[in-house]
Amino acid sequence: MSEMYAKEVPAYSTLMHLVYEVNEETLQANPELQNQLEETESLARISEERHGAIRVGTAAELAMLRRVFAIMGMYPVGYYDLSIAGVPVHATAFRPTSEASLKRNPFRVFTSLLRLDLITDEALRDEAAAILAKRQIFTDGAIQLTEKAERDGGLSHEDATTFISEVLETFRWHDQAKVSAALYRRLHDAHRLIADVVSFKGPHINHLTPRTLDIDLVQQRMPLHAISPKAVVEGPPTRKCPILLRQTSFKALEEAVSFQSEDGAWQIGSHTARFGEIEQRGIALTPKGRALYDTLLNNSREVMRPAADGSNATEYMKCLEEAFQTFPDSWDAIREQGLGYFSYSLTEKGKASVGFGGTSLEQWISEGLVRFDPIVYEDFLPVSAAGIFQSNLGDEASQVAVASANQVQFERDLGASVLDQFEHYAEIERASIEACKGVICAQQVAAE
Ligand code: OOG
Ligand code: NI
Repeated sequence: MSEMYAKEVPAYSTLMHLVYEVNEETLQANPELQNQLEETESLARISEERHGAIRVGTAAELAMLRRVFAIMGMYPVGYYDLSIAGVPVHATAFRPTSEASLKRNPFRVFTSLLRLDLITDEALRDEAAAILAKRQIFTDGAIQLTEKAERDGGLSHEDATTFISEVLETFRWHDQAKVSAALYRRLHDAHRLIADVVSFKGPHINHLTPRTLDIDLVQQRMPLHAISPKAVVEGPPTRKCPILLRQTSFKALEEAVSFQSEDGAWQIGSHTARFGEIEQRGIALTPKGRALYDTLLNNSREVMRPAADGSNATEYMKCLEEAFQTFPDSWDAIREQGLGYFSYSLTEKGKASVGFGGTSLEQWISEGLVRFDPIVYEDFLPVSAAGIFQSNLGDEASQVAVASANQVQFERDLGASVLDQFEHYAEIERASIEACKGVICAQQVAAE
């Protein structure tokens, strides 16, 4: 998919090079970060893609995607309601969930389902639904191999290779629209996103996102490479101890597409959907930490919202930094106040010690037997995602009703419930503590 996207969107290659360059520089200037990453994650893949996104049109498409991703070990985690920001979709992220799989490849796909119920023009809504009901976004091969994998509990190496190339077809760009220029225009006028989902043969991958170790530096350098970044970096401000997720993107490109008129002739037009994005990840927050994050973000947005044209970008970032002054910025404080999730492991001293006295985790930490490292946040943030959507959609008026979250309907359409992200991080933390306890208690028993 990465190769396909780089061929389809050349600006994406430029961004990948820039990210690679900045990551190399950051690691060289920061041996401590390099050591920590070497110990806790694999450095070899640091600059590779961490996520991508697609938008689908029907419950059947979403449910089939769930089955396809499950074969690749990716499961729906989290529910994101974007309707609060006037974007007529709700979403989940398909991703690996076990610690071992995440270490090997944490790639996720942010997957949005269009909410046709939010189109206020009834005739247009019916027309869009009829078009979506007729399309098939999966190849026959992808469907057959999905059924086979479900039946047999997996695929042979050969079938797996075919499966990947068949599934890739679903994510491919199609420059010939399935609708006429006139209908595209009507869909577009209702909401740009509706035109994007309904007009084409499939849900083209709309961005892929590499991980950067210094998002501010990449943001600053984008214009030097003729890439125009969105006005502000989404998420928390720059910090010593990164929390959650920071993201920025370059704006969606205007690309040539063609529409077929009734007499069968093709008519040239354009469509904007695909963009480039980068992310920098920090620690996963507990419900308490997340509540603090949400409050501080809201506080800063009450003072000032980032303007789409970037005119208040500097003031907005300053205001955000001020609001976040009260969020502790040391790993010790974040841990002591129960704001973030950590993974605990034995130090060299801990592994070598036999029969020491302490009985609690806190004692083992203060004796230097156990260390703690932040667990990386693997999910998304609804306000940030809305900011990314909006920077690509512009501020034009749309005919979309303001709605509220509807997780029940989303899960019905998905055919499964989404996993709770907090439970998942808590479990990784708990298992790491149990593993330390197991070894230390065995050492103590052996010493007695
Ligand atoms: C998805 C936008 C959200 C993110 O990283 O938050 C997203 C889309 O535009 O389809 O990718
Ligand atoms: Ni994204």
